[in-house]
Amino acid sequence: MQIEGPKNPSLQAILDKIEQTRNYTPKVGIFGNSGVGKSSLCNALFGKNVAKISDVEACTREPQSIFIGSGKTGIELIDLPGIGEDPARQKEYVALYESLAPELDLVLWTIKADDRNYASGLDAHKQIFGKHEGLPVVFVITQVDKTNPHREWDWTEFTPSEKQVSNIAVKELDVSRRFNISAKNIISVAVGEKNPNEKYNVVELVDLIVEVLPNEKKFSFAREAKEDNVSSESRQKAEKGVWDSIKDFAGDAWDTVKDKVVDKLIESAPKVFAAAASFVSGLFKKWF
Ligand SMILES: Nc1nc2c(ncn2[C@@H]2O[C@H](COP(=O)(O)OP(=O)(O)OP(=O)(O)O)[C@@H](O)[C@H]2O)c(=O)[nH]1
Ligand SMILES: [Mg+2]
Repeated sequence: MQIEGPKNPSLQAILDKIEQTRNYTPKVGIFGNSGVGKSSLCNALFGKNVAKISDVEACTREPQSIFIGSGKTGIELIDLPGIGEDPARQKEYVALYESLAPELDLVLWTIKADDRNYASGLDAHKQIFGKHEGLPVVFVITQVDKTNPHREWDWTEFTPSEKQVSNIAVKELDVSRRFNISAKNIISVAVGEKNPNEKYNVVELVDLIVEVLPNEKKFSFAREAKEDNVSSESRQKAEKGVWDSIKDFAGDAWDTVKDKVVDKLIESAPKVFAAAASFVSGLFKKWF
């Protein structure tokens, strides 16, 4: 949700806005059936043990909100029970999702690669996103190592075989058609069951999320993702997102306050982003 700023905000209001944008806590809803791999994906994505993982019984029945982060910054993950597991509760779940939607900054809609019966999610998707069109959503096809022919998965490189790649593409196309969403918003991933370093397409997932988030939210998501999941391109986009949104917010005041604002923007960039120092100075030269 974009919050409109005043047309000519004071320097203090702009500096506060920088602070707020840098420290924002994004709220991410993770939708998907039990066992699809929501917790495993989050663990790989954020590099933290964010939720109990179980292959024995469904362990995420109620929506669980988990805050991960350190100090004053973090991210809130809302792990949501699956639609379609229990038809009797479908209405209840959809109502729950709908009531949560206005608070969310992003939805990760997960579908297991070998799940053919995901049509029950269609109605829910229509209902939720029919009313909340602006809510960014990324479809994540999980456990693609199980895509046929699953014996062909390369366990050394942790990558699919050629045949698997083509079957993954078929699945993505099917999801795109059924949900009537752009294929650009779908990504297929796999994560190792035991080894957290085994990841397929997780960097690309972060790229996609940074892409779909609005300018002022890109940074806060990239800040929380595990460092090695964030490509330098995403880091730069996230940083530029802060600058772009601050420039927008400053509006007419920009010319009079820009020197102080730029100092603050650079000073507030975290070390890991400062690795993109050449980018920051590049931005500076381009803009001022
Ligand atoms: N082979 C393979 N197994 C996976 C992958 N992701 C998750 N798993 C396994 O699938 C099972 C379920 O994963 P979870 O992450 O607990 O799934 P969940 O969606 O959080 O399930 P609930 O909490 O019950 O809703 C576990 O045994 C995971 O180790 C993957 O990419 N490949
Ligand atoms: Mg879980």
